[in-house]
Amino acid sequence: MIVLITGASSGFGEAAARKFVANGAQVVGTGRRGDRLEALGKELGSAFHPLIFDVGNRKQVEARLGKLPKEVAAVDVLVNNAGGAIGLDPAQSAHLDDWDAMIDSNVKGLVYCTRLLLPGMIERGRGHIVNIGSVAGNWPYPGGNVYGAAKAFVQQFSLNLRSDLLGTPVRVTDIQPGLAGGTEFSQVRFKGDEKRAAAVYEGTQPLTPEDIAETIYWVVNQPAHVNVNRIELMPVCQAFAPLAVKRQG
Ligand code: NDP
Ligand code: 8X3
Repeated sequence: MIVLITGASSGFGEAAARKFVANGAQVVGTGRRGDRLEALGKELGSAFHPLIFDVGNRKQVEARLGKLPKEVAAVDVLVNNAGGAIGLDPAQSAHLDDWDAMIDSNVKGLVYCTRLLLPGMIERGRGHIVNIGSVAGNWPYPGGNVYGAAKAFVQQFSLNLRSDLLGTPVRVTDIQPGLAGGTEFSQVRFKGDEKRAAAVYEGTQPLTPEDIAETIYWVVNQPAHVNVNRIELMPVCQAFAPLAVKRQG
């Protein structure tokens, strides 16, 4: 099995790369940070193939995915994982650069990779697109504005892909994790503010990258006639807030 995982230089993607390689797959792991991918390659050996590009840069995506090394060109599973949140500011004061970056990675990157790898999957008669969405796409929260909207896009795009792919054997799954630690998600969201990032997980037992890797591995290894459309998972310590009401006075 050949698995291409975007965002394998950290967090969920890195854990998923370990999981698939440990179970005999060839993994193409992508990211912008070549040094991180190289280190992972040293650990995982020849079954891991690093590929450096920015998923939000269409020219780079086309160049890299259009010319995959022959031994890993027939991708069976695409895990669209690269992405994340940048900032937690309310919409009225958020930075447009942050919004651009979130749309570029979570939305544009995901559609570019999908569009480029789908025809080969259809031609070969097998394939699975696993998109990493988020609870943020289902449940609004203050400051979630564009990040949540981007993940809502991921959900609807995943469902619409299923419509287009009806009649082909290609499967599509949207995995929607809640609070998950052990990744760089909050360091990135808070732009390197380690204290603020750490506070997000204080006193909690969040999901782990390995939990998400297990989930990805499980959906991919269901019998070929089974399509898991979407999975939303949270740590037990997380649930839903009441609807907000602004009272006078
Ligand atoms: P990390 O920050 O640890 O990992 C993000 C990965 O995405 C890195 O490998 C990073 O690589 C890559 N990436 C980000 N932007 C780009 C880009 N423009 N081009 C190429 N690669 C990029 O976070 P997580 O592992 O937590 O997040 C993985 C996914 O899971 C994201 O889509 C995130 O939104 C989602 N998610 C995370 C949750 C959490 O609580 N942690 C919960 C729900 C969903 P590099 O920097 O090297 O480019
Ligand atoms: C990451 C989970 O709740 O921080 O997608 O948005 S959350």
